This record gives sequence, C-alpha cells and structure tokens, in this order.
Amino acid sequence: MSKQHLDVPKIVRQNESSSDVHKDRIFLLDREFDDPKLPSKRYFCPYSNQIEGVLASFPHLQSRIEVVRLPFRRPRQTVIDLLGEDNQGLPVLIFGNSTLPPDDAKVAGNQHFIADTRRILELLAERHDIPWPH
Ligand SMILES: N[C@@H](CCC(=O)N[C@@H](CS)C(=O)NCC(=O)O)C(=O)O
Repeated sequence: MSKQHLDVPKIVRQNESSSDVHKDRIFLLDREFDDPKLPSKRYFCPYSNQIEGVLASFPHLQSRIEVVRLPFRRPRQTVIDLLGEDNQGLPVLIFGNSTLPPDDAKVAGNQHFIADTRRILELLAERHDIPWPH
C-alpha cells in the first residue's frame, strides 16, 4: 500500500450505508453517442475519453472508483439528482464520503465534485496511486 493512500484521512459518515457513496465516483459520457443537433455522425467525448484512457491504463482504479457512463442527451437525470440541473456537464468526479474532498471541490447539496478534466486526472494521481498527468 502506498504512503499516499495511508495518508488519506478517513471520515465515514455513520448514516450512509451504501458502499458506493464511500468511493469516489466518476460519471462519463457513453463511449459513443448521437447528437441531435449535429445529425448524420456518431461522436465520442474527448474529455471522457481522456479518463477512459487512464482507467484502461491503470486497471487497479476499477476497484477503487465507481464509474458510471451516461447517455449524451440532456436531461442527465442521474447527475441532476446528485448535483442539480446546472451541474450536469460530463465528465464529473464526485468525491466519496470516506475521505476529505480537496479544497478546490465545488459543492452542491451534500456532494463535493470537480468537473474540470485535467483536474480530475490530477486527483486520480493524488488520491488513487497512479502517475501524474504530464
Ligand atoms: N468540463 C470539461 C468539458 C466538458 C464538456 O464540454 N463536455 C461535453 C461533452 S464532449 C459536453 O458535455 N457538451 C455538451 C453538453 O454538456 O450537453 C472540461 O473542460 O474539462
């Protein structure tokens, strides 16, 4: 186990029992999708795919992070239920409640999250024992 992992403070809230909410969760767009505003082509999200690449390169992340892929079309109700209508842009990292969120996390209700892709990649390095994005 890395030093970095041991240093992460544990703050488990007693009233939340599902294991998923203890983990960091990443919500991505589906690997391919249609955009009704740009018909006749299929698309992928370059931001989500940076994260897909890192997940594929460092497979131990699969046991540490919950990954949810969602359709492109709005409303993205799964994310709206967690972060509200104004924060449904993807990708997004929602911090698990077993560790402290970083100081720069945004807050929606009782959730802490980051939506900037580069910062998500840095946080995977900070919190989940992978190399840093160069
Ligand atoms: N927050 C991201 C950008 C995310 C982004 O623009 N995602 C696109 C998908 S490729 C998107 O969701 N666009 C349209 C929409 O949200 O409906 C970043 O700058 O790192």
